[in-house]
Amino acid sequence: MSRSLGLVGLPNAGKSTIFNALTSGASRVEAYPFCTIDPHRGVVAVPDGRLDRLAGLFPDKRRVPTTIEVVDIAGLVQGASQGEGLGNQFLADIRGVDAILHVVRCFEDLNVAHPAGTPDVRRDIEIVETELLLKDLETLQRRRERAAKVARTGDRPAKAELTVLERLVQEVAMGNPIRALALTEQERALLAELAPLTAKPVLYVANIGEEDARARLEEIRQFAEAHGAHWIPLMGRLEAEVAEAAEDAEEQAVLLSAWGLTESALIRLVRAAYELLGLVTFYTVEGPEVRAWTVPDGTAAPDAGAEIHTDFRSRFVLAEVMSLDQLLTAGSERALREAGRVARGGRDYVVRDGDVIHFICA
Ligand SMILES: Nc1nc2c(ncn2[C@@H]2O[C@H](COP(=O)(O)OP(=O)(O)OP(=O)(O)O)[C@@H](O)[C@H]2O)c(=O)[nH]1
Ligand SMILES: [Mg+2]
Repeated sequence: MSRSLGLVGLPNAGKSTIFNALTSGASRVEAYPFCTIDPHRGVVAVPDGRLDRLAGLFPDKRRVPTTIEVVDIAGLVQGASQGEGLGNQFLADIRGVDAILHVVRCFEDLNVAHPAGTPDVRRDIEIVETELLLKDLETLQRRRERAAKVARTGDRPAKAELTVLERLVQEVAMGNPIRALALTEQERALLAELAPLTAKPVLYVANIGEEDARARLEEIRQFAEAHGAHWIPLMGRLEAEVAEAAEDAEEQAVLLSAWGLTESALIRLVRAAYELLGLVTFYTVEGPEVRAWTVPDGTAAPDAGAEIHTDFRSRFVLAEVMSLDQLLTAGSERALREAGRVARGGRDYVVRDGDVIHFICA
C-alpha cells in the first residue's frame, strides 16, 4: 500500500505548485488507477537508483517502482477549525494522510496575496498549527464529555479513559502537539481511535522563489531544530516548470542542473519522508517483474510478504535474502548462491533496507 503525504499550509503558500512539481511529467504513474481520479491526489513513482541498477541485471523483466501518494489539501486559514474558509473538508483530507508536508511560504511576490499581509515564517507556521491543535482539542474535549458521563455511573474503564483524556486535553490546550508527547500504552491506544491531526509526523517545506531567502530559511531551521522536526528547502515554482517541460527523469535532471540543483524536489522529498516515517525498501525478482516495496523499519519477513499478497503471512515458510549491493557486485543471483551468500530468514527475520527477497511459501 502506498504511503500518503498531505501538502498543508496557508493559502498561496505554494502547495498546488509543489503538487505539480511532484506529480507532473516523469513522476506520474500512468498505470496507477488513482492517478486520474481526482486532481488533488496523485500517485507517483518513488525514484530509486537501486531499483534501476537491480533491473539492469534482468534486462527482460519489467521494472516496477514503489509508489507514494501526494495529496494537495486546501489552504488553511485562521478559524479553519471552526469552519472558516473551505471549512472542514481539509480535516478529512489531513486525517487520511500518513505525514504532513507543511509548506511555508518563503517567496516574496506582491502579486500573490498573503492572507496575513506579508510572509512571516514563524507566525505563518503557528497559524496553521494552531488550527490543527484547536481541532484536536475539540475532538478530545468531545470524547472527554462522553467519558465523564459514563464515568459518573461508576464505570471503571470510563474513569480510566477520563484520566487519560484530562492529561491530553491539558497538553493540547497548552499548545503541545500530540507528536511531541511521550505517550503511555493506554494513551496510544485511545489516540489510535481518535486519529488526532497533531499526532501526524510533519516535515516543514520551505518554498523559496528566485530571490534571496536566507533569512527566512534560517528562521525555519531554528524553528525546526527547536521542535525536533525535519525541514527541507525547495524552489516549488521552478521545480514545477521543469517537471512539466521535461519529457523524462533524465531531461529533468539536466534542466535542474542548469540551476545548480543536483536532485529533483521529488527525490529529496521522498527521501525526507521515508526518513520521517521510518520506512525501508526491499526488492523482489519474481515472474516478469523486478519490483520495489515499502515497509516500516522493523517489519518481520511474513508481514513484508503480506505487502505482496495477504496470503503470504500465513503461508510463509522462509525468506531467501540477498543484499542488493552483494548481488550487484556478484553480477548474478547464481554467482551469489555459489558463493554461499544467500541467507535464509525465518518468521522472525526482520527485513533490512536493500534486501532482495524470495518468499518461499507453503
Ligand atoms: N513569485 C513566486 N510565486 C510563486 C512561487 N511559488 C508559487 N508561486 C505562485 O503563488 C501562487 C499560489 O501558489 P499555489 O501553488 O496555487 O498556492 P496554494 O498553496 O496551492 O494556495 P491555495 O490552494 O489557495 O491554498 C501561484 O500564482 C504560484 O504561481 C515562487 O517561488 N515565487
Ligand atoms: Mg492550491
